[in-house]
Amino acid sequence: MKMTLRWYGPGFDSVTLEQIRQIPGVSGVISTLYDIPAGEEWPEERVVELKSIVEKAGLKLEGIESVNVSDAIKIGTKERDRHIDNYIKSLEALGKHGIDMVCYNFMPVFDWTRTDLAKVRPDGGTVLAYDQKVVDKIDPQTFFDQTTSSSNGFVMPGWEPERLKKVKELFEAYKDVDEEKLFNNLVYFLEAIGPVCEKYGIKMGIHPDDPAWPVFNLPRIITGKEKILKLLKAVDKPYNGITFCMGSLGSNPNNDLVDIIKACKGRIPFAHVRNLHHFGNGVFEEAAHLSADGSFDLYEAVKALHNTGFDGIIRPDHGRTIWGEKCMPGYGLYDRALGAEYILGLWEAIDKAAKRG
Ligand code: DNO
Repeated sequence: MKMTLRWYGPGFDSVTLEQIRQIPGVSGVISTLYDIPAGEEWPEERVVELKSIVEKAGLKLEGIESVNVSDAIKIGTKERDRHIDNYIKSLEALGKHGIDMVCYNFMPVFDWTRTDLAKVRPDGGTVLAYDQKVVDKIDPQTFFDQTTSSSNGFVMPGWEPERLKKVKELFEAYKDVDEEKLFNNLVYFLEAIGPVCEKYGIKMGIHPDDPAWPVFNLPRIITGKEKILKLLKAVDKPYNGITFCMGSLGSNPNNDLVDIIKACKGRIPFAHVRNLHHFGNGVFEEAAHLSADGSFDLYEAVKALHNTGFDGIIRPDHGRTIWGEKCMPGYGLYDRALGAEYILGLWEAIDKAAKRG
């Protein structure tokens, strides 16, 4: 298991590599070329540059989150093959330099969705929160404007202003895309990138839909165990894996996290470990990583990862914003560092107990 932190790259993150390096047990980062729009090719020299910035700070670039998939690929327009060619070239550039884990998602229009980016908790910290009733009452454009204007001036992942300026057109473009079509387009994409993944040993980890149900009537295809297994079977190759994101899958209380980990044994190259607190009826808010602070049992989840032989990359996920930090919602230094230490502590205890029998 390799413990990492997500880092958005120079100019996009309030957290520095020097700070990350001082978190005990964190040996690398997961990063991206944040400024390159989905559909475009990643130039090899940019990959080399990113890798060297990370390595100069004494860390390893363990993987990418995300090489985003364009709407053309998700919808299946005539642009898709050109975008897939670019995606293959991007993977080629990564593979050549030993970067072999790539997280991506196949959510239409919006990536992760929250209705409050700074919900104040009793401890005075703030967290991301979701209330389905709010989404039911709002139109997508207003929702986008509200979300981006409350992000402390940071561009958030999946909420690229250029692309989402055209929310109405995007919804129009997706109008004939149902679950089946979206799924088939995903399989088409995965089959096309298969050779380059196999050449370089790249593991693709699809990120589950967050929250794990349809929002704004858009189709969602990675919401729980059955659908994940359907995808793993449709392209039954080691390169086709999932990002086990606890917060996303766990947003639906009917998803049994431990059972999903066991069912996906060997196909999880990347794990996002975090906690959230359910209030029922599509209402939840994120929490500190500690089991006692939310609805998930982190010990059981980490134990399931350990006991299924997980040897991929882990990162703590969205944290609270605490101690006066100014940061991208969910991606401050302090609470994610606390989360990393907690997960490492659980892992050490589970590992030692297993070895001692
Ligand atoms: C939100 C993240 C997502 C995730 C993408 C992966 O904080 O979990 O933006 O990175 O969906 O492509």
